[in-house]
Amino acid sequence: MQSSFRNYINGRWETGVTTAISENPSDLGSPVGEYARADVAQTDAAIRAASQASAAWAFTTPQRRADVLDQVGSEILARKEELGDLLAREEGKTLAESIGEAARAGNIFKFFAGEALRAAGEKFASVRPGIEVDVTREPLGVIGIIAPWNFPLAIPAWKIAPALAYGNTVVFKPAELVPACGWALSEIISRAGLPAGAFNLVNGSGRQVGQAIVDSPLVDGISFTGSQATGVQLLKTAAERGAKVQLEMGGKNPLVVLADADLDQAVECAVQGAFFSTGQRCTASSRLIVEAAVHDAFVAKLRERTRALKVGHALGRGTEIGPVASRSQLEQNLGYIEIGRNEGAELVVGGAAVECATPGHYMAPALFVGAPQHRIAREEIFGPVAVVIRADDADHALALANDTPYGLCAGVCTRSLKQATHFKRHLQAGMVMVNLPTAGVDYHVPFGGRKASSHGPREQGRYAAEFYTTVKTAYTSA
Ligand code: TXE
Repeated sequence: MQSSFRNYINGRWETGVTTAISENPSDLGSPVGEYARADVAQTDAAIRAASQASAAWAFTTPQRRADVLDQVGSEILARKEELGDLLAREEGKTLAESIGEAARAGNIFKFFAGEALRAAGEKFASVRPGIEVDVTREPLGVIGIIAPWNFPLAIPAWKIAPALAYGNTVVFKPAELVPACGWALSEIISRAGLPAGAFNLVNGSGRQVGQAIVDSPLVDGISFTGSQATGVQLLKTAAERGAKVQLEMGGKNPLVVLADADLDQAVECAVQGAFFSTGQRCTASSRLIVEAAVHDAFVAKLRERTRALKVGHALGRGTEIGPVASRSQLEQNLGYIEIGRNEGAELVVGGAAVECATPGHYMAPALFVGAPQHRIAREEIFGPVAVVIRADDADHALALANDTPYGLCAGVCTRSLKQATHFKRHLQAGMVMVNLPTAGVDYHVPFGGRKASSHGPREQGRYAAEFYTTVKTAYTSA
């Protein structure tokens, strides 16, 4: 077990005030490591360091910023197998998914290396004679990054890379479950040529470390991904002091299957979207809304496909579904299985804890047939649990799809161009998929949702500049 996961504050590796063990959800007997937990004083020191480094980093050349980010991206890509192995052990997604996530993180840094060079402004003619108007983007300042555990490399990457690319400094707090991934990413960043204080890592609790970031008047912007309850609370606190906030808070994403869909393709979209990454994705397809004409055939095919999924150790050969990330998340998932049954939904397959060769948080993916008002069809479960809902026709399916407080991603399976176009236009979500799973997105285009799923500007792609920069309008008279 590695015992050197320290925090990185003002260019130095610091031991914490306490330590904690990072578990391996595939094998509770083989923990990943012991890591340092910071307290409020250490977090404040990291924030002060980021604030002091702010001017120096903001005025570096785009070339220097591009070089730093490119180096980080190159190293992540070169070490994607090793980082994937760490991610699989710490978070529990399969090795193939974990290596894919590491590669995604590397590509994100590479993308934003290019964006540092491409940052441009606009020139306007003034309405007054002899005056020129320039509109440029400047860094926001100090960015607090509060990350979740489900994508412990990719989500921090898509927050840290644009923050640094546009000239901000960073205080990064990983989720408590995944300190080793946060540390591994930070260790690579620490050797990439940033000035001391431009990037800081503080592992620790949300209540202490996270709250200190939210409360600090020196933090100009907060980018958060996590639960709705925490996000909304954070927003209120940050709003009081006028900090800029970007929130990604999950979803209850519908996948609509119309009567004319290629049923095998639709089943594959459902399996991937609902169960891969153990269902622990904010874009997971947890509501499968199926037109009556193909409902029973779809359920029969999906039941067999779900039953055949191989649950096991994240590093195991042939594993398709790794363990749930934590005991509390497993308990939450199993609690929802009971809720579904008690409310009268039919559990078609799965839904029980599973024993594997090593002790871990394993569960068989669960498929329900239920009704739109059931809690399992309305609340984010964040596990391998999906519910099929019958729709009378395409219009009914669209209405059901939009009948949710969330609006992150939505999908439709159809062979009709007319229906695909209609659903793309009318699905109330930030991202829409046609004949694709709702989960699984590109790294160079905007990511984010509507309604209760998100708040503030989009993440990723060049749209990320909206959050990580502030606009300056300059008037010049010759
Ligand atoms: O989230 P939290 P948790 C959902 C999912 C899951 C549930 C709970 O339904 O079951 O949330 O997960 C930090 N001030 N999603 O408990 O608590 C915390 O330390 C500042 C959806 O992990 O919201 C962590 O770094 N920060 C999701 C981060 O917030 C605070 C991804 C998220 O933790 C804080 C993850 C505070 N007061 C969970 N309290 C998605 N949208 O993809 C906690 N934190």
